[in-house]
Amino acid sequence: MSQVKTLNEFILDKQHDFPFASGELSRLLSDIGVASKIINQEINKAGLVNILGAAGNENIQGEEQQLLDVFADNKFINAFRSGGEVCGIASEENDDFLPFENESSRNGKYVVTFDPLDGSSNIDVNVSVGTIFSIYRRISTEGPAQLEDFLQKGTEQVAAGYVIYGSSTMLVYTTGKGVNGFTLDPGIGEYCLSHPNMKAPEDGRLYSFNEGNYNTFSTGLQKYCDWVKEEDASTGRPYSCRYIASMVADIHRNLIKGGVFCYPATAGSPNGKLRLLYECNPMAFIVEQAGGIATTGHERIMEIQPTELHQRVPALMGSKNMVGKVLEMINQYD
Ligand code: AHM
Ligand code: MG
Repeated sequence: MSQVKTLNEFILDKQHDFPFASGELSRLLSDIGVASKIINQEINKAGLVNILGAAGNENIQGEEQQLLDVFADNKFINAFRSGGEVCGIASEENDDFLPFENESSRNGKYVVTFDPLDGSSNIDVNVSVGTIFSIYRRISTEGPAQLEDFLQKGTEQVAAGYVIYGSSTMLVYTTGKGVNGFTLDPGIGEYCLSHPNMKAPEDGRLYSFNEGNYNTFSTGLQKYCDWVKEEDASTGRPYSCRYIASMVADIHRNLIKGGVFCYPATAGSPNGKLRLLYECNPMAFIVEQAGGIATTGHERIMEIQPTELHQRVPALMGSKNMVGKVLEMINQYD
């Protein structure tokens, strides 16, 4: 039988590569693993217990919050607040960032930005959802986190990752040295290394766009959507459309099979729908570390200087050559 490596063993091994590291990042990553297991259990029970349905509040984006969003948000906040490594967080579900005042955390080295439950409209219909997170080293020197700690470019991420609550639950993360994926073994309650050194295929045949918005896409994107449907043996077209409306699941699948994901600017959302700090930067870090490309269509996502916490940007990411083809169309027609 092959040797199983758990997430914690893997994190510890990696820490040994840096003998002078304090172990705080390792502890933080492992806290995220624990919180995600609690959320996973709750999601699995979603159809059974009276936790389904809207919480009756709207978040700052004007979207209805689901009870599980709130549950997941609280679990992560509590894990970060009590861990001692983090001096504050910003989450998609909260209007403002949350500085930690408690003695054990106020001087923590890191801040975390996260989307506790992305794609949560899928919960009611038993379709995959995800958690997305980014970790940054604080800029302020001491005390609870300040706004400047969160408004950092994606290139400053120390680590990022996602959890996908799907037909199995996986945690995938990077610290800038490649991407590794761990599958939760429900029998032993541990994440086990299942996808070491994940690499996105350079080509693929899957495109993930919400084509219902076709009429409001730019000409370049419309041309791409037309191009993928043409018959051509040399490029394997027509391509297949795969769109779950759960960014984590769409990008995770494309990373494994090869594909391109896009949430562009539309008439209704002139900057796109997805948030730079909670969704685009962390997923961009993963995609780039797996060998793919992550861009707005005009600039590299991770080089954008954020100006506000809930900033949205258009997102185009995935297999290198497929993103390259979309960019070619954008450059030619837009
Ligand atoms: P959420 O953060 O409110 O859950 O929304 C984000 C999700 C993404 O996971 C997904 O890519 C996108 O919304 C789908 O949006 P649409 O239904 O407009 O295609
Ligand atoms: Mg989201």
